[in-house]
Amino acid sequence: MSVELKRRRTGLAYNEKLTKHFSLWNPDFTEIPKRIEKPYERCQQYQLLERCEPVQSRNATQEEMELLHSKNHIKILKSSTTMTEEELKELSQKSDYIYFHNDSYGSACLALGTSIQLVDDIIEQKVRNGFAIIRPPGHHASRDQFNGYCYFNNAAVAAQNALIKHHMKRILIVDWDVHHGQGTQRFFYDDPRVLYFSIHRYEHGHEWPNLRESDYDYIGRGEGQGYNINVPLNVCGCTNSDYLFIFFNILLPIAYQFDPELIIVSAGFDCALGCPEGEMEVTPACFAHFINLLSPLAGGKLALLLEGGYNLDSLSESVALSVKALLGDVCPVINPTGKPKDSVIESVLNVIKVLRLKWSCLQYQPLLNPGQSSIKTLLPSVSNLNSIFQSPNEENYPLIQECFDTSPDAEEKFGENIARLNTIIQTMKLRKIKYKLAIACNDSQGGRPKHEDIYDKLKENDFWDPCYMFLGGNSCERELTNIVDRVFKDEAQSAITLVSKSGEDEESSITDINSISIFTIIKYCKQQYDTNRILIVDWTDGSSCCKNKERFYDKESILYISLNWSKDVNQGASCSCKTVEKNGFNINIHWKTGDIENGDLIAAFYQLVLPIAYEFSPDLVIISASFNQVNKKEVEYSPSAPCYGHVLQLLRGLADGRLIMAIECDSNSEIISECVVSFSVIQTVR
Ligand code: X5A
Ligand code: ZN
Repeated sequence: MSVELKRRRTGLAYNEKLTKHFSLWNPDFTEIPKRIEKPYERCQQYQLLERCEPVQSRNATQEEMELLHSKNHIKILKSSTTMTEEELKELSQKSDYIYFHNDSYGSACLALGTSIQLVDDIIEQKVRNGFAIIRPPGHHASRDQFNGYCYFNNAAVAAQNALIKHHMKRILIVDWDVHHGQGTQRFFYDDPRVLYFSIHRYEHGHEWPNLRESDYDYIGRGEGQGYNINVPLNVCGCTNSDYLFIFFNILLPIAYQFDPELIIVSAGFDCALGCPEGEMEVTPACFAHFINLLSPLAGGKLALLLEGGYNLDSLSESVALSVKALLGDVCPVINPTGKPKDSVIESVLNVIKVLRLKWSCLQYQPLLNPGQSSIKTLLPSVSNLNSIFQSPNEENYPLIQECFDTSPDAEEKFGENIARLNTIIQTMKLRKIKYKLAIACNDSQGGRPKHEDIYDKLKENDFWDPCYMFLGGNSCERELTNIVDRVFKDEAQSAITLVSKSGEDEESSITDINSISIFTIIKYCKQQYDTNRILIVDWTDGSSCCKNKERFYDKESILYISLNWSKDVNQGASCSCKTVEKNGFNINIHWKTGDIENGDLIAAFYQLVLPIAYEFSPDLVIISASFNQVNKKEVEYSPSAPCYGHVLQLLRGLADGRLIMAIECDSNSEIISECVVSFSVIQTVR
């Protein structure tokens, strides 16, 4: 598990010339120039342009186009540059949902070159991550087919270029456009170097592009088997809860096991609330969460390429919030998640069923033998396997194709969604914060690791600017209340305090100083800031769960999750804390010292901590941490410091980023520093 220890900016690509291509004869065609103008404008309104590094937009070279497209395909597109309107109309009817315009080639070429440039800049570490606001989109285009508003496959060619030119070995393509990127799937179907992951509206084949190959059982072929993952959505109206459920149960486990060197997102926002083509209900803020969850992977090398998205308001808001997330801004709060739809659970179980042999991270559920029990309801059966790609058999398509459902039912639902979207956009509260991380500093107290060690490490890596160091005050309590103030007064997104063991306290019968600190923080938050729900994640060692149980047990406003080490796992089992108690507001996971690796810690997060935390939806997250297990000679395995950086980053999606970490002082300051610099929120430049 690695992290990129250098601060870099977020790249943003845009070029007005990309607006030249449009449908000459169908004013209702949804793929229009405003689709990039409006999101760019929204980024401007959020003052994101000045914070991003402009990425050079450029035309793709012939050689680049030929990486994945046939010479003939390129020739046809090029020839449309000089066609008459009649000729354009005729050519358009040869492809499904495609129009040609004299500027189609120019725009497609520029969109492709710009995508390649952004991905190149990320790989060459000129920028950390980035967004290309481009059109026409790409993921439906295959070697020889124009399809579904797409001409060249921007994401696929950029990935192929990364394989060839940069010798990348593992690239993850996440395609959250509401349509299946069959073009991308086909290019890498046999290739284990590119893992294609798509979530798309399928409706058992009734949604465009109506392909058998978009179902969950198309998992790749030969060497590439297991490296193509389709999550078909068989109902409309899928929400944040459904999408996050898919992230937690399939995408994140596999992404962590695959360990990509680069992530390309086919970022379509037609799954967003209010898009008439998708009829899904992902809210704009949720895309920031998707990005936050992916951002610790691949050393932060994350390239978003715009695909679909046909409601200009939800598209613009979603793009702007995505760019903010790439910049390391906190994720806007989303509603507490709930139970995913039965149909989505079924799809997820189907995906797990066909992939669990390949991906051991999916093997956390026991599999019963057929006939043994209700196995059929647990894992739905594979429908007829069909390994042949089905291509459209039409020869000609009507000149004017309807882009979306205009039935009265769809219209009504659409109206409701628009109303909800408008409320969301108008009432969105965005935390504007000067510093990313506050670090309390009060060296007058004895027994604490030297803050200087941490500052040095931060400075060494050029991470000092986004941090904010302050004098905590002359008592332990003062320091804690002070740090709460920094976070709630929006001076810093998150904060770290080093907790002294020698601090004198009234409740001296309790040796666990960290829980006393947490108690102080909680009391002050309730008193001063009226916090309703607090999540505590405790990974200090020893069985502090028993002590904390008494403190937090009865309070439903406090969700306490401990991931505690015990020297002897039996001690854990016999300690008075059962695994889950008091309506689930107290969750204890006992781990045996030396038995846990990075993968285990991460798995505990996506399987347990994150889903529960997103449902609980806290106003504040407190992390009680010690790093005594890391790099200890007697301990055979333990999560690494960067791994703790990852889980911190995952938690940062909660509570508007209000994260307070209290670190036990007897931890090695070297390791504390390493964890802090691994916290990727500080790794992008503001
Ligand atoms: C890129 C994209 C959608 C085509 C839909 C045709 N294409 N009904 O979203
Ligand atoms: Zn789409």
